[in-house]
Amino acid sequence: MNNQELLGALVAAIAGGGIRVVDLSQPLRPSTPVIQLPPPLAPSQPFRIEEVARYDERGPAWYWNNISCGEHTGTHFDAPAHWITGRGLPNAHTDTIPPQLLIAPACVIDCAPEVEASADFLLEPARIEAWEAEHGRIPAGSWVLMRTGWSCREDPAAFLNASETGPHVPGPSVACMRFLVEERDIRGWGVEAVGTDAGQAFAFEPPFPAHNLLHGAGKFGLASLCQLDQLPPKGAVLITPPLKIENGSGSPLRVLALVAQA
Ligand code: 23J
Ligand code: MN
Repeated sequence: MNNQELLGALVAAIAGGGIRVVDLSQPLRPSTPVIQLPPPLAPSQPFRIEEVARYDERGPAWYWNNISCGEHTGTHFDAPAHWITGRGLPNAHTDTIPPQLLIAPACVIDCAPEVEASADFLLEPARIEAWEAEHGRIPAGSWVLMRTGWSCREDPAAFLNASETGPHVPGPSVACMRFLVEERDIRGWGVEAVGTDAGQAFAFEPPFPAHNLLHGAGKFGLASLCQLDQLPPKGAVLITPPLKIENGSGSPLRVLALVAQA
């Protein structure tokens, strides 16, 4: 098959349902939970939407809205420049990431049973190696997605799950991020929770290892994913273009997964 035939076969399979398109994004609405940082750290704005016109005197034949939000709101993409470790890297902002890096395969590690037992569950390298014993080595350039079932928490307070000891949300350990970045050369790391790091990661060394290590190596993050239960452990392909915000650190986006039907 030549490349043109390959592209035609892909489009035909998508139209025919042999390749299913799964939407891994949450709806974006004013109640969409946003990460809460303790003062004096500056807060990010929630999603806002206000009608400009709706087939009325403000616009007789059209409907449109003004929207605003922080870059890291809802289902969103973290660019390398988001973290200080990625500051100064080339192609590290939303507008300069090479587009061919925004289509990549995904490995899905199901941690939902462990998270059911503990909201503070941390993914460790041994668990990844157990996944690899079953499914094969994580290919370089892959997304690794941590399935937790966390997206089932529709109540924003339960989703953020904060107490006086801080947020209690599952995520990766420091060793996990070192392993994925240094030993597996992943494209990025995605989670169902509000951010790519665990709730208690402010106290890790280094703090926020997903952000610190991923972005320092020019790799990407995805947060607030859903429908990960619709993906196979291996073989799905993600399409993840953030908005082309000039000098942006990230953006809300639609995350689409291509999944081959059996
Ligand atoms: C800023 C500071 C800390 C964190 C985050 C943002 C995120 O999780 C994010 O959305 O990138 S942990
Ligand atoms: Mn983010």
